[in-house]
Amino acid sequence: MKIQKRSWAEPYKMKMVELLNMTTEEHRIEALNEAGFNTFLLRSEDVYIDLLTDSGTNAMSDRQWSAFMTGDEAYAGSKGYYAMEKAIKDAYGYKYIIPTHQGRGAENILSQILIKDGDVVPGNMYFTTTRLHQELAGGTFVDIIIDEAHDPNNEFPFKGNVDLEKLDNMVKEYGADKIPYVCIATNVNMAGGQPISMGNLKELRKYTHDHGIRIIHDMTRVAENAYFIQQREKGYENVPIKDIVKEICSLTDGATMSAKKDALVNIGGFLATNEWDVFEEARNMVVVYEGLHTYGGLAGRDMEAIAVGIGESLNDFHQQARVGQVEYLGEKMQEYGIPIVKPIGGHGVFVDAKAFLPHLSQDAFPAQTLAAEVYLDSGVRTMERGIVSAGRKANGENYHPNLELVRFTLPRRVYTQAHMDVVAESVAAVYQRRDEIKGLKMIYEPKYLRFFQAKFERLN
Ligand code: P70
Repeated sequence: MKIQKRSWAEPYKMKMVELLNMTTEEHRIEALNEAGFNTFLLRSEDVYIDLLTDSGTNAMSDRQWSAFMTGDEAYAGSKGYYAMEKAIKDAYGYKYIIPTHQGRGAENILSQILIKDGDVVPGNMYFTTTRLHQELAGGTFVDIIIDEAHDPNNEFPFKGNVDLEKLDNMVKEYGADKIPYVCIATNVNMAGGQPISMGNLKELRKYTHDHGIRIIHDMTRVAENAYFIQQREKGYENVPIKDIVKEICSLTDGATMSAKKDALVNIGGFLATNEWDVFEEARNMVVVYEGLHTYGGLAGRDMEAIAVGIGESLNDFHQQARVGQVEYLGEKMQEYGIPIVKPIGGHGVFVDAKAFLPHLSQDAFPAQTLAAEVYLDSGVRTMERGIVSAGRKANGENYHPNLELVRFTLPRRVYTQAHMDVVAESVAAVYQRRDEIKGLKMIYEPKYLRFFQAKFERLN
């Protein structure tokens, strides 16, 4: 018999394992009640398979651990800083680097430097912390992603693309001098882990160049985006991920990065820029909010681990297995008829809670409800990415995002295919009893980033 199928497999093997906690349904009911039906408020000890996030939850390699152990914990000028700076310059090509404790630390500094009161900041869909920092700096976020991104069933391969007409309308309405930069996320998180194409980015570069507007790159998942370009965009089939990543970065003027994702570490981030003036200002500010400019809130050992992790993230086999695992879970769910965002994303499977629970209005928080129900069924923890995450406008009104999703996010190099089977089976079990599921009402709402700490009660 001729063998046709050639599967991918993880390009690593396990040297140490972490035991998981199994829980009973009674225990989970109690835990969920205590957490106010918010998966962010569960204790991780009460969770079996944790798909809350891929942020800081990655397994480091033996090489990262050995670099970690050589961490130089000097206050100033530690060896880890220079290793991280070199890794960033080599891999991404940005000129100046400021380390920060994580992504939002970089967002804060960058927004305070570049945004003035009354500015407008276009972006390819909002991200929660990014938009909040833009608003706190006096700006208003405007969504310029293509319409396809707001439709979970649209299979367009580059749903992270910018609609240049939307940007052009903004320039006409406000004038280019009110737009400090266009914020471009690679592998757009809130759209379901969807990539931007190189072709679209090149067109955007040309447009912004002609109008004197910067592009700031949220490069949190740039390597995953590069993998999709390699798989889907003509002309890139044979280009290694590391070269695609470098090309993406070369089309932008600066970046914010949460190293907790692509870079395979548990904590860290940075701000990068090609402009000396912005760098100088950032170097002034980092000492106020984060730490000295050669550690930015990180330990020397963290910076060593980031330097090695960046290199590992650019390996083609790593990304094939990483995204391959997400696809495996997504396909399993589809076999059970579960409605998910298509195409399957890079860092997680996003279940369409509106289609899953069509009898619930958005004000009954379908995605929040579904995340709670999946936890109850099996101890699998996921994250709401719908109306709770979207929050309120400056005038106090709720945003009503078109996408009402539950994110099943895969930490890198942590779980096995058997775990994915268990997850898909749990969602299928909840799907079978979907008609009996009632929604939630919010009983506590914090002022900022409410999804983290809000509490809910079941509707009767
Ligand atoms: C997630 C995490 C973080 C993130 C991101 C993008 C595209 C910036 C950041 C901020 C953690 C998270 C954050 C807010 C709400 C829920 C979860 N995303 N840009 O799970 O980076 O967390 O290091 O400050 O995805 O998606 P950081």
